[in-house]
Amino acid sequence: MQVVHSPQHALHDGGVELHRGEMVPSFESPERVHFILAELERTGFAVVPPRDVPQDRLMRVHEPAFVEFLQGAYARWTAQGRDGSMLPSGFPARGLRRDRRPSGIHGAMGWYSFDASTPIVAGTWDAAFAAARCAMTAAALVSEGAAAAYALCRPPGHHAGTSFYGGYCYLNNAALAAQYLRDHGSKRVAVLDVDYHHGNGTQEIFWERDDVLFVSLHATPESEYPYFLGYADERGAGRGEGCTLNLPLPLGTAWPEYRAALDVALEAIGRFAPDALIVSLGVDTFEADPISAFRLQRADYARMGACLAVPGLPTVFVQEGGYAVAEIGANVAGVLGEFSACNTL
Ligand code: Q9C
Ligand code: ZN
Repeated sequence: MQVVHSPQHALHDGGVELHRGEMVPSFESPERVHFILAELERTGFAVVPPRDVPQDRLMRVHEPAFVEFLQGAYARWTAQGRDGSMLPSGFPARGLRRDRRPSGIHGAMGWYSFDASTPIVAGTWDAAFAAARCAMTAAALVSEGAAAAYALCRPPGHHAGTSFYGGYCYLNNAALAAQYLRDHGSKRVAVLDVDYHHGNGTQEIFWERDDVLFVSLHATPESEYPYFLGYADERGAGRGEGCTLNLPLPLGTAWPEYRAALDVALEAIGRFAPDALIVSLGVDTFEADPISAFRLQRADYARMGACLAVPGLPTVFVQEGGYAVAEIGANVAGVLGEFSACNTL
């Protein structure tokens, strides 16, 4: 399995976030990629750069005005004499208007984002676009016949939607990979999201579609981010009704219960009969993750990799979360290594 990686991820650095009432350095750090890449290289994976994918491919999933906002936001900030991290401080909640997009940068930021954990810094756009190209390159490799590919995306993507960013995510890498496969011969694609957090952006993007199944295992939104989406009664709408499946799990979930939910997810994917699989691979389900509360252990990631090989589908892995940096490489390599060992394609 090839690893698609761009050093441009490191341009997104130096951000801060609002965490439990305090401003702290971003948990989503460049070090994460350093540790993943080191472990994948050590265990023999080949690393390739992303291809030059034209920017207009982003509009297969995102709204043009949103992409334009992300690309130009930091220049508007510095034009006001500011530097450092851009974070919003007001959002269009109930009782406020969302039909008006404020022309000023502060209001626009609040309109396009949904939390104060997702800073824009000078290199954010270049890094986010590079991550999107990594995901679409991995999808291209699979559409051209590879059994599987891994996109080492940073920043991650699954919280970003058609026209919103948040949760450390700006462009939805997994959705762009799924759409790439749809545009290059796949009739039906399943997205399985195993990040600790609900993939609200991916769900929103495919909510009314019957050609992409979205299945997510995550900590219950009753107590975990993103709080306002990811319940079991969300099943899609219109043509997409029945093409969203949420499997929220309690805090403290360990492998036996996780595995049972994964089996339910894999059965749903089997019934959907896709011709390709995207895995939104967050390893923030790890017991030592600093912002999460599941209890998966290192050896469980190899077990997860074995389970993910069961459908026997061409598979694009897209990196999402995982913040226990010292162990993140071993956990990702555990999934990919055992998947490759078990895969019969
Ligand atoms: N400051 C992903 O794993 N913050 N995003 C929660 C801690 C947002 C996680 C509170 C967590 C987003 C891709
Ligand atoms: Zn996460």
